[in-house]
Amino acid sequence: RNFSDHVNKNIYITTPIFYVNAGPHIGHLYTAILADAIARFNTMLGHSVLLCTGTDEHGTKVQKAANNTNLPIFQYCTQVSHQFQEMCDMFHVHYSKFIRTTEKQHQEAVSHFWNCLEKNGYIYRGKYSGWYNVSEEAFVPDKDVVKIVNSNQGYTESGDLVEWMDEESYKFRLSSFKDELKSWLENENVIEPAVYRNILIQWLDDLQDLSISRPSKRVSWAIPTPSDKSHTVYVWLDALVNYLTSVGYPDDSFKQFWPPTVQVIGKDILKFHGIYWPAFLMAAGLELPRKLVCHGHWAVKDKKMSKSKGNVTSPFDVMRTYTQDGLRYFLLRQAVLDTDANYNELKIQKILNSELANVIGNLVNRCFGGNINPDRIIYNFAEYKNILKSEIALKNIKALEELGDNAKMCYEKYNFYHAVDIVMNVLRTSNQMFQYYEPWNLCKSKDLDSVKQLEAVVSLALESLRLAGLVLYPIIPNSASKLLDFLQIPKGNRTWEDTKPIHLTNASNETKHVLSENILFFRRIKNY
Ligand code: ME8
Repeated sequence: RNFSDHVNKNIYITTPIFYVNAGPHIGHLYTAILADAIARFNTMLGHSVLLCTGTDEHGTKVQKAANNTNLPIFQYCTQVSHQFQEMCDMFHVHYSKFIRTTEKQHQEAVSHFWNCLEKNGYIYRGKYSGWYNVSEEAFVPDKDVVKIVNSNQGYTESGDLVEWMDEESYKFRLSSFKDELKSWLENENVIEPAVYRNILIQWLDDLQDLSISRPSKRVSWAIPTPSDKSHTVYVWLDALVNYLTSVGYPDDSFKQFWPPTVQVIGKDILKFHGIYWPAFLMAAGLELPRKLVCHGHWAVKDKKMSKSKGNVTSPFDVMRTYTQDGLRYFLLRQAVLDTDANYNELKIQKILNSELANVIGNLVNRCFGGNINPDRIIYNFAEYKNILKSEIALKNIKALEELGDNAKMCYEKYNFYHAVDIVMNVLRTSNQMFQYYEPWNLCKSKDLDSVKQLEAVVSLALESLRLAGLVLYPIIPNSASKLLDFLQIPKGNRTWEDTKPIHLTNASNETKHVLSENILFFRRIKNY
């Protein structure tokens, strides 16, 4: 075990900032809770963690969405931004800052950043002619336009409308970073999982300079370029700088949390974060993020969930049936970073019933069942460690001894499903152990050995639940906290170090009783 030799660090974790062209859906929630789980895990390790999220409010896409309502544009942005903030609040995404790109401080940060790029010689005036995809706010190479309707409009393979642009703009010398980007991507283990790194390296083959401004006449809902008010800043340059603004840039204090430790993104924005973003940072002379964690998409019947496809599910709707932690649990236990996953409610029901209710809920209820533990005592396993000798009990104990280290390795590789699997396996073993000793018979006997054995069985099951609560905390913080409160685990004893089973520590063993009446954790969800 190497718990004691870790160094406390400042950890900075980010989510993408979300466009306010429409409200949040399951995909946005997923990326936010993934970042939150990483943040909570790091907090448990004893690090100082900053988690930042927010909304991306400039550009043509947002401008168009606002025009479809009767609201003034800023008011429209505020309304949708609040929905994203509410999603984070409701689902316990514990952010330190929720940034909006329309904030004054951010506009100053973008101007300052632009000036740095200019001063360092990476911006020149040029011309952009080519296709532009408004729904992605991205330039599209000719080869990706599969259908041309007329000289101004066409479609990409995925059905997005593209518009022909032919205009003056400021350009960024992206192509001059090709070699540096290549060595960054190849030499450092920055892109997780590695499949996404190979995609990025391929994109480098055709690296052109990047247009980073728009004529303000055409795109007015944007930050003006500092030296020429007839242009506005390209929304992606504006958006990426949010990661700097959120930690105080351009004030020097931002260095305390720079560079980002982990930046969570969806694969749809891989190019912006894996190529444009590091190149911008290199040009500004700033350190690059330590890690980009990229995930696949939530889909419905194999089609990416997105507003433009009209197949979105609102987290607020799902929450009513499955609870916030129910949905967090499902999303984090079901998704694997390098593939897409299909979203379907029947699957949620099945997983919540078969795991949270039948495994955790069942074990909690067993430990405090009427005759088995009428005084609702929380027995301390350290006192009973030598009593249970059966194969299944020894298996349970061994699994507990390995749980903390094994789950830690999973979290460090962002394999949430695997961490959950390990916990569920331990608890299944614990349920089997419980059954093996037939405590409903033991409790009928008055002889001392049976009484001790019964207490030992309950104590081992309770110890398994304590560790499960700690390990699952990053994934289901609210329910895990309730479970740990119920087991009367002091708030200060909920770090990763506490995932060491109690019989291996010198923890004191005063007798505790359950205070709360409510043991209805993880109830079954009725089929409907
Ligand atoms: O791209 N499955 O914002 P956005 C999984 N503003 N994740 C999904 C998803 C899906 N179906 N749909 C969206 C933008 N996401 C820019 C980002 S960052 C400087 C600027 C998640 O509102 C995923 O993380 O389109 C994706 O990358 C992000 O939301 C895009 O959100």
